[in-house]
Amino acid sequence: MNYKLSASEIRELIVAKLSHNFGVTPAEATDEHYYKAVVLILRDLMTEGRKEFIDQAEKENRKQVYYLCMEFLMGRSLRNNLYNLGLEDAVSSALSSMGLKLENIYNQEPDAGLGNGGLGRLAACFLDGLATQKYPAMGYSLRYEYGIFRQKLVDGWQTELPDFWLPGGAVWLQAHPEKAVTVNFNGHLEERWDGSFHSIEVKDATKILAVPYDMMVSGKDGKGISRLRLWAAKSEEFDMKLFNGGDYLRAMERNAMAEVITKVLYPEDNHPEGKSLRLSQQYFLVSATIQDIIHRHLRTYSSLENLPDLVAIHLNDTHPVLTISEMMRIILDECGYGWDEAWDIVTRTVAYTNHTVMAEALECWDQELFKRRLPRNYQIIEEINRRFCAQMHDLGLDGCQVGRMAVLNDGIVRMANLAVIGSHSINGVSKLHSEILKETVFKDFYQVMPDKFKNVTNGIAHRRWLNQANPGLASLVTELIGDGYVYDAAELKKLMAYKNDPAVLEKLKKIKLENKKRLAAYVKQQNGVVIDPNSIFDCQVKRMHEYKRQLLNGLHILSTYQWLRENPNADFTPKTYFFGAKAAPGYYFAKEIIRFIAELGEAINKDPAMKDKLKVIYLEDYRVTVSEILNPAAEISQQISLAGTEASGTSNMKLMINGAITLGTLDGANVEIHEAVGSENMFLFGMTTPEVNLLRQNGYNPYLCYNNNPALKKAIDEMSVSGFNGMKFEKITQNLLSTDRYMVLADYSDYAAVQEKASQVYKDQTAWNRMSLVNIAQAGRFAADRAIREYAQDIWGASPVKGEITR
Ligand code: 26W
Repeated sequence: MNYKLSASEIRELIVAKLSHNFGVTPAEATDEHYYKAVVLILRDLMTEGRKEFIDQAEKENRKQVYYLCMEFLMGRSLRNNLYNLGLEDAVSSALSSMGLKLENIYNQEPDAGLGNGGLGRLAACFLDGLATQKYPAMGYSLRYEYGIFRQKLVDGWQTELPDFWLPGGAVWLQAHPEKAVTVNFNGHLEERWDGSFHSIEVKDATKILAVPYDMMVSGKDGKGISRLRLWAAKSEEFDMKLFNGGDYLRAMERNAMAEVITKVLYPEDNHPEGKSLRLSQQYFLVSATIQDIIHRHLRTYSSLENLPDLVAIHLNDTHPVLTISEMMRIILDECGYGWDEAWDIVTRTVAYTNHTVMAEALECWDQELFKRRLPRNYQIIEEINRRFCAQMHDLGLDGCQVGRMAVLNDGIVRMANLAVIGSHSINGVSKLHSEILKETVFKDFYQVMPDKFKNVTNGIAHRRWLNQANPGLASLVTELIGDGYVYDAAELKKLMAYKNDPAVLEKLKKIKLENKKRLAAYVKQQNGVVIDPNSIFDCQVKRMHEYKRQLLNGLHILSTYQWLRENPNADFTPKTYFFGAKAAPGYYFAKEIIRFIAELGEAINKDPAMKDKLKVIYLEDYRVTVSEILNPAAEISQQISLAGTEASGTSNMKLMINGAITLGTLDGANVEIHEAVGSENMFLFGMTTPEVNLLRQNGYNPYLCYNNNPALKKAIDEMSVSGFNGMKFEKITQNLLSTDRYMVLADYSDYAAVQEKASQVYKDQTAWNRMSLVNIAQAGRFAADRAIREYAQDIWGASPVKGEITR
């Protein structure tokens, strides 16, 4: 079977699936049945496709890429796979011949929200880039029963509801109980000498079964297919003795304790969460994955010597860094290699990407907890640490520096240091971020091992974020420059030829307007607020965090509101502000910011004087599927983090490729967006990273900014003294006026000025649309395909499958 199926063939397959899998006739079937039937058909096709692809990869001796990440924010898969396999039209007509609309079937699918934000979505985009370019690859993660919480605002306060995605999502997953492996926790070590042979065994360990569930991810045309393997925890054995002895509760409790490991995704993002369950999750992912990879390799080669030539293991942030000690454990204890040989294999196979400079997000574990939970890994880390520190002393480093670089220090295990020591490559996710890593977080290491440090700027799956999410724009682009850009996003540059073509700019504007109307309809339905599609759509969508400075945006909206109340007849370009953001449930201050923005919206949206001027929309439960509606409609992309804090950002890329203009600081990948489009096609403001550092050194006093800017002062006073919408936000204003860690007030005046400039430019629609076109044309470099090629060449040493794949 290949992918070239006609509508009538698909119709037959659907009828068969409905009958065999669900026991219903087409007349009895619900939309949900139809959705699942279509998914099952795709699953069959992709499983076969994957097999052919991997057989060919093995024939060609291609290196396998394994991407380990605690998060994969997949969103929906149905449209993506139909698009890639070229089956959208055929399935659509098959369904319509049965009286159904494909769009309604799409809406049956829940988002697979197995991630928090940028890190997880990047992993998902990378599976697409790997598959399309035919790199044989697997993603590894956990099959959380509950994904990222569903966000509900109750009187402006974020509350969290469970996201039980499996009833609709599990149909994508193929269980492989026959490939389950055991993961050991706790226990104690027993050392044995057998002549000169030394061995170590862990006794009385708690054994938990890891069962793999596989999801196929097609690349464009379906020739390359990635596999995402998600591990679910199961109790290894049911304790019949306890149960038969009448102790049902304890028997059940043991089961539940084991399965709790993959119950929920931790909703923390850049936030310290030292819970033992999180350590267990990380080890569970790592141990199951490394066993899986090593068994697969040994089945073919019965030796690990060539592992670094045929396998690349990628650690996405510090979360899966236990890979290094776990791989050592397996190679030493189970495969019988010596230390030096094992260490050589590990360090030549493993590479690490850092995704954040926030010190509090660099994973650390309490040594006692670690030792108890993972005794053998702890012992191995002690040895890694001992050897490394000795080596550094030999190089002549002083004790303080070695102490800073050590894995074990002050009663904690530092995963970031272990990552650097045990990997052959360390990279940041934008040029600026990679430089900051060398100058700050990993400065000591950079001095000793400069060659390990690299950069790969992030990228997005442009086929999902442009072609699928914005079909109107995609067809205009194809009409103008052909469809080469679908495979090679750099070709978008050809659009530059139309920069001054009034007819093209006019078409661009029409498409944007249609997309804005679609978003307005969504907002009407979700928020019950009517918005003007002709107002500027100004968007800030990302996790809620102080460093991302949603507060800067909010303060300025409040100030604008005050000004409009006092100047009711002033000339003003109508504006609609959109926020989409979840806060970590335990991050109180972030929730307070949400409440502030939500109340601001309440007050403004109901004020008749603001009717045709200003609206503030808080998009509840922002997720991949909502993002796909928002991006095509956006006109301003707010990327306003304090310079030096955002590692890269990826919403900036998604918004850019949809023609939004970046209003931002020189932070993360904004720096490269600026390089790509120039100052004239962006609204740049704020301090640069060196300016931020200097201000911090000289002593920053936010109170001076407050006193020097009357409009800012007035906004802060309304928040704290008089209050609006019956509420005060003193915690926020106190914070801003005392510490203001992310220097919101320092950048405020410049921000207000650039916002004003954007509104002025908007009046000249031709100029605006030209800027928008340049942004689309220059967005190609931010494709995941490009990022993957760089990883393959500079880090993994991997090459794509070349031979013919028949489908
Ligand atoms: C302590 C728990 C924790 C720590 C860090 C949870 C999650 C993290 C992530 C690394 C945070 C994250 O998602 N970082 C984002 O990664 C994106 C992809 O590289 C970047 O574009 C964002 O700038 C970065 O914030």
